[in-house]
Amino acid sequence: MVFNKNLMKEISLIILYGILSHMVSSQSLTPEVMATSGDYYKQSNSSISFTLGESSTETHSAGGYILTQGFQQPFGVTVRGVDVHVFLEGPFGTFQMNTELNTKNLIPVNQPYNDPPWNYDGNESADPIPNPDVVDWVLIELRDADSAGSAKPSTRIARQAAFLLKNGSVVGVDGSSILQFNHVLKHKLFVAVWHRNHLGIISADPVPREGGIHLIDFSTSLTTVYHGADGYKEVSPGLDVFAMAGGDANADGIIDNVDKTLWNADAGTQGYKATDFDLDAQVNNQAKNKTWVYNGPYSSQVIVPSGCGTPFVDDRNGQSYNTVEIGSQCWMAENLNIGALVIAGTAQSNNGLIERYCYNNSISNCDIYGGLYQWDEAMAYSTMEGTQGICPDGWHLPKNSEFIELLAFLGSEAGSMLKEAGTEHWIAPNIATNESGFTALGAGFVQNPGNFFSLKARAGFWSSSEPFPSGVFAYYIYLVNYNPSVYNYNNSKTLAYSVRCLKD
Ligand SMILES: [Ca+2]
Ligand SMILES: [Ca+2]
Ligand SMILES: [Ca+2]
Repeated sequence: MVFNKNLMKEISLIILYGILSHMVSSQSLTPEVMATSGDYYKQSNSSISFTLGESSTETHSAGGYILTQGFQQPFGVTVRGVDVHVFLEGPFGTFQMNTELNTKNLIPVNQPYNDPPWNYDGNESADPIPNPDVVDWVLIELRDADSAGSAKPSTRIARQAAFLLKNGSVVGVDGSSILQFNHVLKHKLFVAVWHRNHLGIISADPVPREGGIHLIDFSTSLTTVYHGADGYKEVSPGLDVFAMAGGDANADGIIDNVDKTLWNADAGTQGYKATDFDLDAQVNNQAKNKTWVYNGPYSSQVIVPSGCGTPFVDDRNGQSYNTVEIGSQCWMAENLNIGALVIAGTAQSNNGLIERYCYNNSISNCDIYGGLYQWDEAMAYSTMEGTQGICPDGWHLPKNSEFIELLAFLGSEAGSMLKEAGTEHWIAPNIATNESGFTALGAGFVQNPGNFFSLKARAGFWSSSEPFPSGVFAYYIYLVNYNPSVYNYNNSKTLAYSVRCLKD
């Protein structure tokens, strides 16, 4: 028989519209994803999805119902063309930017964002530079999130190195076309712009799409940029022109004396340099005074990788600790293990020396489970909530409120999510998934004089908080092997528990 696809489609549509027209409920429909062609789906007068094999997608609505046909993408907008308009403070004159680096043939043919903090390994290149209007390379980043505040680095869906033209247009390596991507959004599109020595920015609002193009012009107001007043600036007062703030020679998101020191080292030299803030190939006072001097209060408001998740080495004793980001906190993922071994039964004391107990007085247990510390020792004999205690520089003994924040983030199964799974460091039954990565071990505790309890059955972690009025108790959390709960109480400061440090 002759199979006429278009006829089949028309017939099917008529059938489906018939179904639609007879539906009486007002349930809304969500288009379904279909992997193969030629079927439709109906359940309780509520949902239809239909594909015949044609590559185009159309959506029809009738009454409160939606019919979507064609090979369907997961429900979401596809980002294709992205048209970005932005100025850099340094090279900006009155209406446009200078192209001195280009004129002097100093712009590298390969994109310059391979190095930290960008670590972008794209192979964009252009030889020669394709347009005399090119000012410099920029790096465009797309993030898929519900808000700029939640657009963390983990929401990144794409990056592309591109050329910035003197009129503010960001174009591809051909020197003229807008940037092309191909990504389906799960949430909304936020666009970040990076430059070698200007503060990175990200759109404050989802970037709108018009005519199939996502379009963002950062140059028109402070409010186009997330926390614009803190990291973005007006460069042409009265003309309402705004630009990325210059002067960040080391690209750490902050304009401070470190950048000035770098500028000092390069002063008087020429070339394609991070210390040439106005991009005219000269490292001179003019550039410094125009940008760096005025940008002290500014810092990039783009959320950047925290560095959490990579091991941290405590240079006091060379001990390495895994770290883990949980919510907005960065925790050590191993128990603190530092100090001279004291035999349980002898109190740890304020003697200028960090002291630890090891379960059963065995160093090998400290190697696995970390040290056990009485509260005053853990606090380094401070009583200040949130103090560094015996944690390394840059870390502190968590406040009880910071434990509560952790537990609130994880929810009702927090104990399970905090514990290492399996029965190597817990006795069965161990109700644990370690979904958080915190990797709590059943380190047990010490009760003087010299008694050890609950190895592989309990983990306790001191906070730096005391109940009111202060006295002989301090807050801690503890976990047990046999359930997914976390207990948050106070207990005698003379007990010795584990210490988990939290990044400042
Ligand atoms: Ca800096
Ligand atoms: Ca300069
Ligand atoms: Ca001590």
